[in-house]
Amino acid sequence: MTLTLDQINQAPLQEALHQLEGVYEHSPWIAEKALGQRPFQSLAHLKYALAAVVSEASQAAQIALIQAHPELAGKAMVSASLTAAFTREQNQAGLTHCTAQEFALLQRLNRDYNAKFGNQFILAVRGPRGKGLSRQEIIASFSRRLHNPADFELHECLRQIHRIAELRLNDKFSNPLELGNEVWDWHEQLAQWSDPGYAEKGQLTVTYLTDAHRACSDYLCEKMRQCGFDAVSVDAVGNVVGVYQAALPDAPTLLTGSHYDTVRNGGKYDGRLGIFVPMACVRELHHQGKRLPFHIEVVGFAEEEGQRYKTTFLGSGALVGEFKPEWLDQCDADGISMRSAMTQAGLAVDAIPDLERQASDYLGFVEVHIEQGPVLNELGLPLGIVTSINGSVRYVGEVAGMASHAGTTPMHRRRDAAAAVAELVLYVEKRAAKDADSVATVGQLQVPAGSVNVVPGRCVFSLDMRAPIDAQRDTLVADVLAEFDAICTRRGVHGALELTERAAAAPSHAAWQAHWEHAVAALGMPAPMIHRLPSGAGHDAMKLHSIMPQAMLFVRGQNAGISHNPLESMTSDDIQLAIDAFSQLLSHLALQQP
Ligand code: HGY
Ligand code: MN
Ligand code: MN
Repeated sequence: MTLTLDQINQAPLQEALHQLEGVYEHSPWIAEKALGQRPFQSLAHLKYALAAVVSEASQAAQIALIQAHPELAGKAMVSASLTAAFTREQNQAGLTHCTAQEFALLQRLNRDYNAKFGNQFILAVRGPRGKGLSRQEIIASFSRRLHNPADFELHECLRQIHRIAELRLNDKFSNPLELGNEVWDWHEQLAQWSDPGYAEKGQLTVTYLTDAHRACSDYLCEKMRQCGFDAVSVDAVGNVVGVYQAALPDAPTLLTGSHYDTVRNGGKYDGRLGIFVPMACVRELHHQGKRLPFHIEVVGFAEEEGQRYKTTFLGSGALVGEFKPEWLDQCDADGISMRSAMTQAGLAVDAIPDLERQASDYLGFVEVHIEQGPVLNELGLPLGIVTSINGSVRYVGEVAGMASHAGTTPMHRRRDAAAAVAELVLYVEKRAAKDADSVATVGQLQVPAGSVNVVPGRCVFSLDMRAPIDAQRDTLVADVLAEFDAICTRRGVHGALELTERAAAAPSHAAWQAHWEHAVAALGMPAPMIHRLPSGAGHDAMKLHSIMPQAMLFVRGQNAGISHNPLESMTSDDIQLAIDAFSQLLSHLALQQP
């Protein structure tokens, strides 16, 4: 029988406790403490209150909670003494049908994990979509997490327990999640295309205008048409643009979207979530035959990550008139110019200047994005409102020294290009750490045509430096560039840097940030769940920021919020909440129109 929030809010304590029995395995103290915070405004609020009880508990209580859980495919399963919920869950994940090898491996993993951490491994085997992980995924997760530090694993076990509890609560409340599940599946479908050299390894890499990129563009066009957009097109730089018209033709437009290109071996949600969430909302409007007092323009930006060509934010940059014709002559690693890649893809290069949007036509820009960090995950929050996007500067660099014999060149006679860059890397790390919230990264570092027995004569590298405010970023950059100069002079090598990106910090527009806060609150999330946070990652919103008001909504990532990594993960619960928040935003904006 489906449980309701009213029942939980109004039932006598013991009855409410009974209704929540089994949500947290053999640990009624959690529900008992959380029920002290009734009434709950939403299921998300109840989940948050339960998780907060655990995070405020002593470590001894947290460890006892972990130890209240059975091992995966462990003794309890073999002796059929699992609780009904765990029997269902381990069964659904196929753990009751392990092969002898899988079973033996799980036993060894259980043994090793217990030996290292002193408690059993906890994993929500129903997974982020609730349909159940495969045995291979479970074993891979088990093997990977065995190498985590102890404090990280303690918290990851607790996060997995909250996910188990969330799924059990969804069952008790018959939480629909239709849209969240469907949009979660859209990400899986879009991830079927990946560039050669990565696809074969099961890695997701979609760089600008490759065949995989074009297939993604076709998929997004078709999906937008199915969602009921009135006009769907691919523009001159490859952005996929869908428009859902307003009730009146001369209405203003709400602009939204994000990018569908990825970093190399990236995650499925970075960018793509921000295209799919508004698409799902438009489909709901279409199904209801509803039109709003503004057009909705959803853009799948074709290029944001700057992987194939040096330029970043190319898709959104074109919309704000920042596309530079000289970019067309940039060449990729295979010597293919951007111009020929665009021509090959059938894009109308000459029409690029026409892409510039007139700000006066627009209400503003909103972007939904996976957080790509640990904050929401650690706070047990599904959504967060972005206050500002860090400003960033990027360079590609090269050091030219002297290639020479590794055996005969005395150490004091070398002009080692790689050693010079290595010295810079350590300086960059130390210097950025000096500021509380600056970050700096050398993400690429190669010795082209290097040999094991040759002192590196040449070394190429990248530099990425960011800070919440531009002045702080610029001081960091000035210090790094000065040190680079000093290192090259001292080592007698020649250093060169080419600026490839400068993106100003983008504070959210106060009124639009408030729109998101209103939307999240309208989901039944009380003040402690309205969390504001800065974005360390860059986003297309930084570009639109230069011509119109913008604000972003962050959505929690799983696996401690890791991103730019195949472990990037989201639950269909959180995708559903993002869709619900976006729908609330649309309704709120509609009411605000004259
Ligand atoms: O690098 C970034 O912050 C973004 O993912 N392009
Ligand atoms: Mn990214
Ligand atoms: Mn992104």
